[in-house]
Amino acid sequence: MKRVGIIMGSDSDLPVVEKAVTTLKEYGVPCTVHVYSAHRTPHEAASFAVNARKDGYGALICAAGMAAHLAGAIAANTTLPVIGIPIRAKALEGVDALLSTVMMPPGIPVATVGIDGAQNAAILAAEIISVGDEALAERLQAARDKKAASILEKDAEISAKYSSDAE
Ligand code: RP5
Repeated sequence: MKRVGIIMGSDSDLPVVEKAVTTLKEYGVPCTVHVYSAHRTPHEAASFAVNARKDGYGALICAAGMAAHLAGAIAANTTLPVIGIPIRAKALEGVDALLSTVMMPPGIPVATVGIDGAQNAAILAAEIISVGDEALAERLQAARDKKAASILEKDAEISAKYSSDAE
């Protein structure tokens, strides 16, 4: 199976990024985890991206906050799918990172999830890998079915408790 590369701009992003790691583990998708910054270690970030396809990666997840250029800088150096996680920082609550990550110029896409959306980033990466892996596709479907069943259980509970007929 192809693996997923997870890159964060700083180790201060790790508390959010950990959810992506655990989610990929739950689905049995192998990943490697790195700290490379578009601004502070630009050469290492670029080198990772340039080599990623031949190194066996099928998708890359990039998490960064503030002027979050990491996902874009990685996408500039590979045609692998790149998923960006905008990280919430204090001053602008993550809107800075969201706009920096999502507003890519035509030709260099970054699939951007919500602010701090590490779980969705991992699920999207697993879905990309699942294109060539039927067993993984089945695990993804099973997880969705389980979630749907739990919501329908809640519906039954809440509906029974609060609904009433017209008098
Ligand atoms: C970004 O700047 C990082 O991704 C992080 O979210 C933010 C702050 O970095 P630190 O000052 O905590 O290292 O590049």
